[in-house]
Amino acid sequence: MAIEIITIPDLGGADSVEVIELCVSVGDSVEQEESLVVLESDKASMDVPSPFDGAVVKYLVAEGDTVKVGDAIAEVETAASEAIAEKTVEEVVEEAPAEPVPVEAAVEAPQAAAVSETSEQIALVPDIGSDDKVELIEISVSVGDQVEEGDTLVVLESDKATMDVPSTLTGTVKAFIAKEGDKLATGDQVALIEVTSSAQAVVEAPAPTAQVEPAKAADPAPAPSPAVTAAPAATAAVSNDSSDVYAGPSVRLLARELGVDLGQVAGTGPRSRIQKDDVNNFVKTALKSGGNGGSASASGAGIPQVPAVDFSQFGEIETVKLSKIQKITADNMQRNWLNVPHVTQFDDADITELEVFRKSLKLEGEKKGIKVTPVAFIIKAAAAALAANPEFNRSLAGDGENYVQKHYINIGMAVDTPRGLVVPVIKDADKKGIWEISEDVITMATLAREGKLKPSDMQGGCFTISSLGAIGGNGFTPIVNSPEVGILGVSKSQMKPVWDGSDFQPKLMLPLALSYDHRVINGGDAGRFMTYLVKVLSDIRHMTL
Ligand code: CAO
Repeated sequence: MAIEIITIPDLGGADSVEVIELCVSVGDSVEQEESLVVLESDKASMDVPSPFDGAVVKYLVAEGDTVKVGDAIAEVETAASEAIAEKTVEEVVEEAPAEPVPVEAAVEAPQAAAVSETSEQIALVPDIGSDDKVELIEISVSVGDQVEEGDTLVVLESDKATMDVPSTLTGTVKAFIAKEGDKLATGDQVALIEVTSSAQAVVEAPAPTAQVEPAKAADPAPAPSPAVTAAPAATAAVSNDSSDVYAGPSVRLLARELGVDLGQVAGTGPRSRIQKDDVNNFVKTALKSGGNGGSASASGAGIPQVPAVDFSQFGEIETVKLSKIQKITADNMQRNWLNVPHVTQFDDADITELEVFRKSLKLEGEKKGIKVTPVAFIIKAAAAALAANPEFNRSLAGDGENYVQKHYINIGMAVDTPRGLVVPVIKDADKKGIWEISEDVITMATLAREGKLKPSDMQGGCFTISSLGAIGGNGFTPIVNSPEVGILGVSKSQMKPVWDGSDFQPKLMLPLALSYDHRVINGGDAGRFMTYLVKVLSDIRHMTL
């Protein structure tokens, strides 16, 4: 008794065909010439008969699989196998039924790494240091390929590690007995190799070699062999060094052929393993963007792209074109987020008195046709804080050697419009009073919402205010509008009990978040700026000083 591997015979020119039927149940006996599987190409269907009497031990394909010449179909146990095992593949082919298509190979494959008397040998899973089965996640060469000793045949993966199974033989891969997704243990059959020269008589592969991966898992669970490294953590790690990424040999080969740095590619496979499709998609994106990053919203400016998801599989969707402003905003946000080392500092300003004063202006404002909101006071206070803390009124010079100190104070104001976010600039805010600033706020916000701002209305800002006060929230971390170096996020004011030394007093507190470019601004500078700003807002008489 022995196990024979039945492979896909010559398909008469068809490259690959679909398995449409498994004809015998596992465990059932099969007679010579009885069909094992039925294959179907786009032109015809064909039966693959068993070349001998026996019993089906295991199917190595499933209905719906696409197979090609040489792929292993089934393991069949046969009493007659001893005789067959002594034959070469060619002899078996010659003796197989003429029509339908003959089965190509049936070679004895004893578990103990047997060598047939022909030149075909079976590569087995080497000692993986545990009794557990591990998954075959990648077949690294194709049937018909020449392999040399040391070339990786397949890649196995356990919960903790991946391992390449190298060939100990030099020859031609005639068939893969195992397929992707199979769970294999030490000694299981991997591939049938027609040996042209062999360094050793025994076909068992050596201990697997380690798959180089980006990071050792936190859990140092025993690896299958000392040479095997731990699998990466679940999140994708992106490395600039291609030798330090989680990818199989065939993916590495493809990347080498295409000149792709695997360190730049995000893996979408299990535990972020890089797949061939990831490499191909990376190249497609690079080509679309001219190879230099292109639109940040599309390419990620050189960082790995978030994999595309077909959301329609989860429910009804519609795809809506981004407005021009939304695209520009996406690019700017990503540029600033990637370029600027951000720090955000928080504080609350007591604006109880400011609000009393602001409300007292209501009647006069109605007469003037100007509504004064807290934003006008915040712009004025920010202008005063910039004057007192000129570090915030700088920009890094493009040469990286200098900074530019500005001696004018223009404050940008983020405006939420149906077409997207725009930032008109209130010029010379330090020189204007609350009425004038309020008028500017209304004019700019109206022009912005009507899409009538001129480019010059949005240029020359020194510092930006992003107010979500009318909308709500306790706080948020705004992104610096580079080359400016600071931005103030304003949230909704709330009455809060504030301790005055002997009692809690109800105070209207305004939450502020100051994000700054830490290349230009130190924490101390930011602390002073924020303290000054809070002081001015808490006591607006300081604005006049
Ligand atoms: N706390 C509590 N209430 C506030 C407030 C605050 N911090 N700021 C404004 N309000 C109130 C005002 O008192 C006013 O209420 P009343 O009408 O009762 O007096 C109302 O909110 C006015 O809101 P507004 O939005 O019309 O006017 P504004 O001057 O406060 O703001 C503007 C103008 C253009 C800044 C604002 O309309 C806007 O577009 N904000 C969104 C900015 C944005 O999108 N930032 C995010 C950018 S990053 O993604």
